Amino acid sequence: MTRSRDALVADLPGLTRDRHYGEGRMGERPFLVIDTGGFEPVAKEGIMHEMALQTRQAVAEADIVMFIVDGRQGLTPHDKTITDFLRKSGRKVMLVVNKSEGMKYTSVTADFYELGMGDPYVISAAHGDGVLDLVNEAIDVAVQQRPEEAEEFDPADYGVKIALVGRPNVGKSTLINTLVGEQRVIAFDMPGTTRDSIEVPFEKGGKHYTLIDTAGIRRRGKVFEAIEKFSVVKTLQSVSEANVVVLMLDAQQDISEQDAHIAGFILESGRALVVAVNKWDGLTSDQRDQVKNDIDRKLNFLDFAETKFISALKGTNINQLMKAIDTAYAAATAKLSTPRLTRALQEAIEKQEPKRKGSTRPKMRYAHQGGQNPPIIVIHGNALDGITEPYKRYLEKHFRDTFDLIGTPLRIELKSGKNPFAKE
Ligand SMILES: Nc1nc2c(ncn2[C@@H]2O[C@H](COP(=O)(O)OP(=O)(O)OP(=O)(O)O)[C@@H](O)[C@H]2O)c(=O)[nH]1
Ligand SMILES: [Mg+2]
Repeated sequence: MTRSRDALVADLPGLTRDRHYGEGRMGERPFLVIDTGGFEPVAKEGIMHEMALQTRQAVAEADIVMFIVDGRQGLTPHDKTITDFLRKSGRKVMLVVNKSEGMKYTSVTADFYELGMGDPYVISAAHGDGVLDLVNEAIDVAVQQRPEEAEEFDPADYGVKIALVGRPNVGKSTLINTLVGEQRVIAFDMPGTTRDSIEVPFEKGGKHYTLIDTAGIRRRGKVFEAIEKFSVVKTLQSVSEANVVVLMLDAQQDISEQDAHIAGFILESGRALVVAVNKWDGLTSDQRDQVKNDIDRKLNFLDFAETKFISALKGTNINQLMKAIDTAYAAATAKLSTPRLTRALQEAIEKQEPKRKGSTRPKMRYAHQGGQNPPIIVIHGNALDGITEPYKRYLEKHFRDTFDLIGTPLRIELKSGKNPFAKE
């Protein structure tokens, strides 16, 4: 329906858990479709209960509910339970028989008339058969119910993309829920609760953001791992698509090598970064000091980023966290003009010249900005292959201080022109 591969798909019952919104368009008409987890309306506790709450919320919001049944499996008692729930919901329901490729309409639908939901629609979601008709029909019905023109989606409204990333169970989903003020995603005391990246629009102080909840990851040996192995791909993808990444740590657990690996990955991605140390509630001041020391020691390579100590559960320090995100985004997208960069470069050289390499001294002439998020500073000159790594780091620090670039990695590229006097 969305012509995308946005939602995670695998042959594993119970994979989807949260509400996952996708955008589609039929001709001129945009629509939203909400994917939900397998529904057990009667679940009373545990993760199935949480999933059912998410589905109920989606049904409550929707103009049309598509009740998908499995044409290969045929009618199940479970389908009847769901039918009872949907009937009580008062929503307009379309009964949709899926996995019908290669089957006759009459044979694949026969079972399902018993549900008393009228003529079923027949599709094959994997092959795309019947999907166009289904969406057309749904939109017609929705328009009759709500004739006013749907609001246009404006991509500019999505604002800054913020991915929340960290080990399983550190409180990423809880933070999303606290920020938006509702149980938007499932937060649960069990590592591996979130499985797919979920984008959640968020507005604060007149500014637009898109929060991205991700599946918790850890690293085993050389590869990243999530509890469900396919989830990790979505998390890593979310990091590279974000403007700012919030690395979440759990103050009530040791800062581990896993955290450092995730941090390293974020650093390489070039995204802006804020560190959120969560579960700060309920720690003694001794414990807090110890956590701070631990972070200084194990994550010292993140010293360009701000660290905020928060409680996602209680909402403590959340405003400061959002401020740090704004700062990091501003730094990552700062516009650095060639004159200002070149002046800063000259200052750096005056304070400390690069060393000679052999008989030549690298000669840096000017600098310009080669990109944003992360900022790339391209330095032009001659014999720049003589610039050492420590000197490059010195330059980086000088630019960072001059332009107040907090919360973003910075890349320095060296471009040597041809030296007309060099012997071939
Ligand atoms: N004490 C305390 N507990 C918290 C805090 N934030 C989250 N928790 C608890 O930590 C548990 C895990 O929270 P989630 O938000 O589901 O964690 P997650 O990072 O999304 O986990 P995955 O989806 O498995 O990666 C829940 O029991 C939360 O109530 C906090 O600030 N303080
Ligand atoms: Mg989660």
